[in-house]
Amino acid sequence: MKPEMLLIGGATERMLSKMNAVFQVHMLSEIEDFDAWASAHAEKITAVATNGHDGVKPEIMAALPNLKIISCYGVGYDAIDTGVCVARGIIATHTPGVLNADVANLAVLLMLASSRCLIRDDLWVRSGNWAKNGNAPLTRSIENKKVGILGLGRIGAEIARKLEVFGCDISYHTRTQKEVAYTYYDDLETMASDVDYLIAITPGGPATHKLINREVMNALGSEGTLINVARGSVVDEQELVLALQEGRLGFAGLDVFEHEPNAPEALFEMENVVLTPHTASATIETRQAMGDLTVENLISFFENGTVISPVPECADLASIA
Ligand code: A2R
Repeated sequence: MKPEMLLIGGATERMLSKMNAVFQVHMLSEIEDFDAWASAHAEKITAVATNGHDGVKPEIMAALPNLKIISCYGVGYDAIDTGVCVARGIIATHTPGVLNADVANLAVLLMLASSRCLIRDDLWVRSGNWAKNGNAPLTRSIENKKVGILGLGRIGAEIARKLEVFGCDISYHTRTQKEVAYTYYDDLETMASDVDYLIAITPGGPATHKLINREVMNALGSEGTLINVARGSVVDEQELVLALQEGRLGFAGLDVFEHEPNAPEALFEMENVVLTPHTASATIETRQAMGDLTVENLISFFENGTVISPVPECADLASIA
């Protein structure tokens, strides 16, 4: 008898074929009447696979009395209530590490694209503006600029390392100082006032909710650039739109938004903004590695009771492979 699992959100063909080999997979997207499905199947569901965006809604968690493991396809797990997991002895896992390089690459890409006006200049050529009106206006260099990183964990450290190549002067803000050579700020607003670029790369959730507020954006200033590859919730989005409209903040490169898949329409008209649809880890290579780790956590748990990458809150519950 295969263990039964619920799949929330999509999965790649590769993930599905691995999951189907080991589990009887129920797909939430194919369930029309959840209550009817739950009365027939919920007791048998011991595993859930989900992603960072969908997480597990409280009503779904509550409907699965024998749930033992939630495997999240993504490093951010703020859409999973880990307090409930710990109280119920459910192990949650995620996919840290394997996406560091590509998320860092997108942060650098957004910095370069916003500073070098990539979107404007691409249009300059395509629209015939170049031939009609001559050279595009000058842009700004990222070489030797001051960069403040909010969150210096696995990904933040990778961003810093990559920016060293551009000669950037790197500082960071976290709750605890790290053993690194970069300048530490214990106050985010002070760091924002000292840098040209502020890059957000913390987890989402209550601890980081709207950390980048009006004051921080004002401190970054009319020549400053905000890059967000963390979560939309880390930035006060209404204040961000106002700050850009009023010129109190100069530029923004944004991969994440408060109400995905919707982004504020006011941003669509702005030439000083570069937008991507939460694709920082969305390369074929990285998504394959994330998918493999998501499935390996599930298989390992059912084969020998261990997992590879529990979320920190559940580490005490988990035997680690
Ligand atoms: O504060 P610390 O010392 O725990 O440092 C962590 C920092 N961080 C914060 N910094 C300032 N204020 C906070 N309230 C706060 N909460 C956390 O964020 C640490 O340096 C960093 C998180 O690093 P990791 O746990 O290694 O996460 P990773 O793999 O870098 O991914 C970060 C996030 C994901 O959670 C997704 O939301 C996104 O990147 O893709």
